[in-house]
Amino acid sequence: MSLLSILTFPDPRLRTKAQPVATVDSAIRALVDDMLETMYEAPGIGLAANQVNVAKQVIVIDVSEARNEPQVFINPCIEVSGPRVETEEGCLSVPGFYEPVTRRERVQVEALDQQGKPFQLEAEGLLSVCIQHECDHLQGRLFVDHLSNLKRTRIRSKLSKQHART
Ligand code: QAP
Ligand code: CO
Repeated sequence: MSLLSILTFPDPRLRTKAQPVATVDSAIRALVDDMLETMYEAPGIGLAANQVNVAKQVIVIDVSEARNEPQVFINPCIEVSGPRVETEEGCLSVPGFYEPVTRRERVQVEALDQQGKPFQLEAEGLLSVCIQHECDHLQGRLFVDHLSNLKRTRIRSKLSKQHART
């Protein structure tokens, strides 16, 4: 297991679209383990492979209080439904910024687990928001894309300046 470094907005590599995983082999399982370790260490509740510069459709999530319920989604397909709900979102690739984002309340997911076995899941609440946020990453989209141009520009300039200093 090893910690991976997380790309920070506005790194253009965060805009790369992730490709489907052809086979869930030992290399993919090792990637999942590294992503889980990286997410727990951060600490975060969700991480997409694009954020660690791997353009593959792999997501890890843990929204449990005790941080002991890892969920893995490989090649996820989602369908959203229900009313629109607003949640304060953050992102490991946009450190220090939290803003309300409007999404749909429910999500139905089809994906492969860490063993390559297909499964389905229906979610609402924080898990639903997190799945939608992470699936955005796989498409090269970030939560800041849901904000006003003014807010996004301010966040970009603050993070660019921080990056120039470090
Ligand atoms: C996505 O985000 C998410 O700014 C996961 O300084 C977040 O794990 C979905 C984090 C909220 C729904 C609601 C952010 C850690 C972690 C920061 C995260 C930071 C340190 C973000
Ligand atoms: Co994120």
